[in-house]
Amino acid sequence: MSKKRVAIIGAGPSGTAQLRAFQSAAEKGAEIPEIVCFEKQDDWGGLWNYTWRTGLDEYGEPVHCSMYRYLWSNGPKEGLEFADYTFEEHFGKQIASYPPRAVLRDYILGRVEKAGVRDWVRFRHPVRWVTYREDTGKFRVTAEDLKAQKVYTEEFDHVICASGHFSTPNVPHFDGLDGFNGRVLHAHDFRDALEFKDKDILIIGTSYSAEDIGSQCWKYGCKSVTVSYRTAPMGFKWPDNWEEVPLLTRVEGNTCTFKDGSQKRVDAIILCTGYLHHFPFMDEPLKLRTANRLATADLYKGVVWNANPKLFYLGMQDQWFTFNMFDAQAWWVRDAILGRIEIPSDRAVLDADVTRRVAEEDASDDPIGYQGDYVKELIAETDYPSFDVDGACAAFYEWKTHKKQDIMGFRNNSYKSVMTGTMAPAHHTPWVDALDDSMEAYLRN
Ligand code: FAD
Ligand code: NA7
Repeated sequence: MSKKRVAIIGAGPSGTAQLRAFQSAAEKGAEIPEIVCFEKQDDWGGLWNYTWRTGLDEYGEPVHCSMYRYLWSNGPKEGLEFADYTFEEHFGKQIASYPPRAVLRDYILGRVEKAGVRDWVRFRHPVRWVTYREDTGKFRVTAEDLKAQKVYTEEFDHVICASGHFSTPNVPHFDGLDGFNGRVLHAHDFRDALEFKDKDILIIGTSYSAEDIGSQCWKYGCKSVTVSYRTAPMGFKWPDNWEEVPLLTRVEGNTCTFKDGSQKRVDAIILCTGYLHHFPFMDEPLKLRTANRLATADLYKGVVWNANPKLFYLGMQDQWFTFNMFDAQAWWVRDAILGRIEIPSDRAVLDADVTRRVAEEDASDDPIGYQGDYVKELIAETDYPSFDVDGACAAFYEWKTHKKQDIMGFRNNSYKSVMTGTMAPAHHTPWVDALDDSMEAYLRN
């Protein structure tokens, strides 16, 4: 019998977790399928690869990057550490708790470089179309080799979609934006806070992008930050030149009017209004359509496409847990493909699992604990190294308290690794004063 073939779409943290999951099984003597990972960028790392580019890249492809200069982890690294590859193993020492982007990227890539799986990835090969043929029981994956300018199609027994969901911006319209006399951009296109030095900026949205992009602009010297909320203000103890106002209703020239009638003159508007789950390459019967939430629509165990259980999606949940949750999912999907885990054949059972997860999320007032329980559930079913998930949740709870206490100072705190038991050292410079975000500067003792 010929070997099964598995296609992975994307080599970000989720896709590389899948590569490592298969490699770790092979390392223990298992026979694994042929793995082909299609990646549209020229390197692995997903969102953690920074580029100055916005819009379209040099091949005319939509730029995937939504990250920006000076981005530091927005949660403690103790919540996301890999159980099979610790920060201490990678850096040779314990490091402070909120690493900048380049440091986390180096860590993610270190694990797969050690695993030696780069050959499994076809870089600069965006997937264009995926269909399933009932007659052959196989997927047809059409990809483009951008360098060779060649489009080709291959057959696979399984497809694992790990293309991310924080890359296609959700861009609402507000009356008068087309006549605004300043720059309007979405968070996806934000790159350098220095662009907004000495400017009055308006941010729409109240989630992570709003909080962090506002904080970056404040740190790098903008004149004022006004945050406009749809549902509720963030309510942190903001600096004096920062205010939260109700939803924007109208823009005239540079003047913005809000729902309570108040007005503010601003130089730039940054839409931190979230992202869309967007899979233009998936044939309709295979396409995930879900809100950004912890219990995604139509995925048994959060990963199996109910309408066709040979197809999997990784990392599609809204995220408290990230890297180690992607691992939990990747190890589970690997074992489903290897036949070590049985996926129920009755569609009603798969749908009931999703319905239960959605109801439990709706009833929960503890999203961190809810996602922690999900991670526990998956790792209990595989050989992913068991770790103290409750301890990781505890780091997240502490982080939330630290943010409440001091939103511009929470990154100065340290937490204990649940993998090695070591306490992180305090960083040498408070976050507000640390303007150099290079890896060298961060790792300096
Ligand atoms: P991605 O990182 O998005 O990777 C998906 C990959 O798929 C990319 O490499 C892309 O090029 C590729 N791809 C897409 N379409 C195709 C195609 N058609 N064909 C081939 N390849 C394709 N998480 C944290 O843990 N800590 C943080 O501090 C943090 N900060 C964040 C800040 C921002 C601004 C954003 C947007 C996210 C942040 N995240 C953070 C969350 C982030 O989603 C995860 O850390 C992680 O990058 C998700 O990994 P992924 O592999 O699922 O998706
Ligand atoms: P999120 O977490 O999805 O949040 C989106 C925000 O945008 C949220 O505050 C929404 O307000 C707001 N929103 C969405 N549509 C609108 C409209 N039409 N008008 C006003 N406000 C709107 O996205 P983020 O980019 O912050 O975070 C995504 C990831 O990036 C995250 O993992 C981070 O780590 C980085 P709502 O509360 O629904 O009223």
